[in-house]
Amino acid sequence: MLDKVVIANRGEIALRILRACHSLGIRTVAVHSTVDRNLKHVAMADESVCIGPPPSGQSYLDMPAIIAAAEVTDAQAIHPGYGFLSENADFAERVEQSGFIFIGPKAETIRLMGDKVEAIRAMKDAGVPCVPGSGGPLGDDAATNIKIAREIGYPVIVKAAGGGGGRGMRVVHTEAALSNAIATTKQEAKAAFGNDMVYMEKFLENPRHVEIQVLADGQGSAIHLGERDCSMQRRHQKVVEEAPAPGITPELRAEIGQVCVEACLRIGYRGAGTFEFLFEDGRFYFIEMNTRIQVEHPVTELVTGIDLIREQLLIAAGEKLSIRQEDVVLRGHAIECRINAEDPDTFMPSPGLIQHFHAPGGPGVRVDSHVYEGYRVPSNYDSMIGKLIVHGPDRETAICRMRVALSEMVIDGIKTNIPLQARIMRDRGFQDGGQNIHYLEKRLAERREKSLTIG
Ligand code: MV4
Repeated sequence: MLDKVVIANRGEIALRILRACHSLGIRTVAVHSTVDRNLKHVAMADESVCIGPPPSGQSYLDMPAIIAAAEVTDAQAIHPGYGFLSENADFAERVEQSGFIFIGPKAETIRLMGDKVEAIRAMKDAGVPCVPGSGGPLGDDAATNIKIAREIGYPVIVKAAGGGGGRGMRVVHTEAALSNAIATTKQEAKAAFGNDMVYMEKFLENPRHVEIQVLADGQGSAIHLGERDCSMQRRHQKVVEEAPAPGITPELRAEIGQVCVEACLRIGYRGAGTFEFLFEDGRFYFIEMNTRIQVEHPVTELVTGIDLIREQLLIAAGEKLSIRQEDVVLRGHAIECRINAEDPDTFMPSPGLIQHFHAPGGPGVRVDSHVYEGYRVPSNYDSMIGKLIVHGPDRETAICRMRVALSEMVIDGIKTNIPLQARIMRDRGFQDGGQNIHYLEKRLAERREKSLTIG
């Protein structure tokens, strides 16, 4: 087993990783910026190292500083969490070249999935259903691109190969708009990712975002842990996630899950991973693979009873998967509400001092948060300050538990999106389940309209 792990992250996920390490008897090293010395996991870690000033470029993204922290503390492995360096292939490579274990896939796998054109190619070859598209990068010949778009059928979407997560894409409705859209997306991609490669897909108008969680040991075994529905989002930021996804039958789940498992084995995947799909008219279309642990992993943990961070640590330690596919049984329903330090109406960040904090509780209620009374939310990082996750025997019960939990939760001194989450839990469309990726933004736009006409 590993004996000491550097946690190269902050906030709730750093605390989550620390708990998983301590449960396995692994000692922990917290690395933190100067403004983060009061983080809860820093106090709980066996050791801590200040790695730089508040801007993440000079701390949580400083590869030499993090690797040096592993060296001076004589740690064996580095857990990157999510965001920051978690999907940086160069970091994974440098960690391993320095003699440490990167808790995640091989650098080459991260690099493959970071190039969306190559990722789609690899998945298509492995039998994963993809969105009809160019099947490769677009060239400079306008006539050829027009032909590709005609074959796909409008509307199409032009995406940057170096993008992902909603960055660097443009929807095109007509042939007249195509060439400009490609040129503009290329320019933006060049500026944002240093890579102007773009590709084209059929634009799906009303899909849901459904993703499959996998675990693979890189030694010939892989399993899937079912799906999550992450369609409740605003500006590519997920707001509510749930598992299982409403309306996915056990047969459909087993089928797409098995496809993902076979793809993992084919590419030699190692660690926890997520296959992102658009789901429309009963069919799955692969768009991207995430090679990290994700924010919303707890809903999968609650319905499967599997501790995903523990599994990441065991895989990194070189153990074979101890869970077989037939051991994975979904029980009940789980919902996660992200809790952000932001204005619930304008979405403006609201950093500051937390004057009162009360966590909700009761059966099936989990709080993944690092905040406490007297903690100051810094303005330097993203506004998510925790996650409220509930589990129940069925979706209706889970929603009821979430309503009560949200009403119990007190975070005073800063604004939070708890009132927004409470409204979502009482929204008829949400209660119906199975809404598409545009639903929340439409409801928010309607609400703004109303407040303008009346107010
Ligand atoms: C799409 C799409 C429709 N058709 N691709 C946005 C984030 C990135 N991961 C992929 N995205 C999309 N790709 C095709 N062919 C619509 C989106 C999309 C979206 C996807 C998932 C969750 C929220 C979204 C919000 C807007 C657009």
